[in-house]
Amino acid sequence: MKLRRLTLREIRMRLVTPFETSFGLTTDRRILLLEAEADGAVGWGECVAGEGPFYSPETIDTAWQIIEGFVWPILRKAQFESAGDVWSLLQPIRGHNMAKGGVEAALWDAEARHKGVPLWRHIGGVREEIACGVSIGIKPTLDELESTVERELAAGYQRIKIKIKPGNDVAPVARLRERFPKIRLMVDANSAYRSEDAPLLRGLEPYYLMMIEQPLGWDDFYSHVALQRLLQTPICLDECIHSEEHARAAIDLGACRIINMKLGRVGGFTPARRIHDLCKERQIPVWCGGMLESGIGRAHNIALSTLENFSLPGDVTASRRYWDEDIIEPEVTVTRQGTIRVPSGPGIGFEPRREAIEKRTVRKVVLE
Ligand code: OSB
Ligand code: MG
Repeated sequence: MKLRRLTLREIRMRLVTPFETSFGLTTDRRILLLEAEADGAVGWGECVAGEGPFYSPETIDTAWQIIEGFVWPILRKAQFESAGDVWSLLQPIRGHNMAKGGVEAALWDAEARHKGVPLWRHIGGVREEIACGVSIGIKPTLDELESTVERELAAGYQRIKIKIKPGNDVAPVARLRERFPKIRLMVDANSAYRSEDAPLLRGLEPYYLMMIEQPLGWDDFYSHVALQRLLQTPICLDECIHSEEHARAAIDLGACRIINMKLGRVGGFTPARRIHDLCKERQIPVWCGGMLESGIGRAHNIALSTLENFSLPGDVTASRRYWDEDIIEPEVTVTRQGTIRVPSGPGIGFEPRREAIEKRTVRKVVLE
C-alpha cells in the first residue's frame, strides 16, 4: 500500500442542539477531515480532536500540525502491506492519537474500497445491526432533561446517558429514575470529581445505574481503583484509556469494569482492535463512544461497533441529532428499535457529499 495524496480539510458545522459537558459547552464544531488516496482508491477519515484541549490534550490545531509535519512525512515514504501497518509505522510519534487515528481510519477506508468490501467486514465485524444509546448534555432545567429523555426513548434509543458535574448529579438521576424506573440509565462525569467526592458518588448507588463513566482524573486510573472498590456500580473508563497498555493496567488494577472505546482516543483501528481483543479475553464489555462526529467519523464508529465484544449500546446515533444536513449520503438513521443497520457498500458504506464538504471548508492543504 502506498499513500499518494493526503488532503487535510477543516470544515465548520453547527450543532442542532448545543452540547454541554462538565468541561464546557459546544455549539459549533471545527472538524478535521482526512482524504487519503492510496492504490487508486480514496478513503476518508475524521480526526475527533476538539476545538480546545479540554477532553484530551489534543486539539484540531495540534492534530493538523502533527499530521502535516510528522504523520505525512513518515507515510509518504513508506511502502506497507496494509492499513493494519500504519499504527506501527507511526510509533515514533508519541501521543497524538487523534491525529494518527484520523489518518489511519482514512487508510482503512481506502483499503476496504480498493478490495471492494465493507470496512466492517474488513476489520472482522460480526453483526449487521448495532445497538444505540444516546448521550444527553447537561440541561438548564430538570424538566428540559426529562422531556429530552422522553423524546429519545420514543425514538427507540436503548439506553440513556446523561452528563453530570458537581451540583448537577444526584438530582437529575433521581428525577429520571422516578420517571423512568426501568430504562437503562448511566452517567458520564468527564473527570469532574475528585477522590474526596466518593461519598457523593455512592449516593448514586440506589439508582441502579448501568455504569458511571470517567468520574475522576482524565489520566488517573489509580484513583479509580479505590473508588471502584467502594462502588457496586461499575465504573467505565473513557478519557483514561489511551492505549492497550493502559487498558491492561486499568483492568488488572480493577480501575473499571467496562471500557468506552473511541477510535481517536486510542489511535485508530489497530489499537482499538487490540484493546477490544484484550477486553474480550478479560470479559470486560466495551461499547463505542462518540465525539460529536460528522457523518464520516460516525460511519467509522458504526464499523467499529460491529466487533464481537461491543456488547453494550454505544453513543453512535442518527445524523439528525447533531446536524441539519450531514456530509454523507445517505445520512445515518436509527430504527424504531434503537439500532443502526450497518451499510453493505464498500469501505465505510456512505458517500461523502463533496459539494456539502467544499461549502463548509475553511482551510485545506493537499499533500502529494
Ligand atoms: O465523554 O463521551 C464523552 C462528546 C464530546 C466529548 C466527549 C464525550 C462526548 C459525548 C457525546 O458523550 C457522544 C456523542 O457523540 O453523541
Ligand atoms: Mg465520556
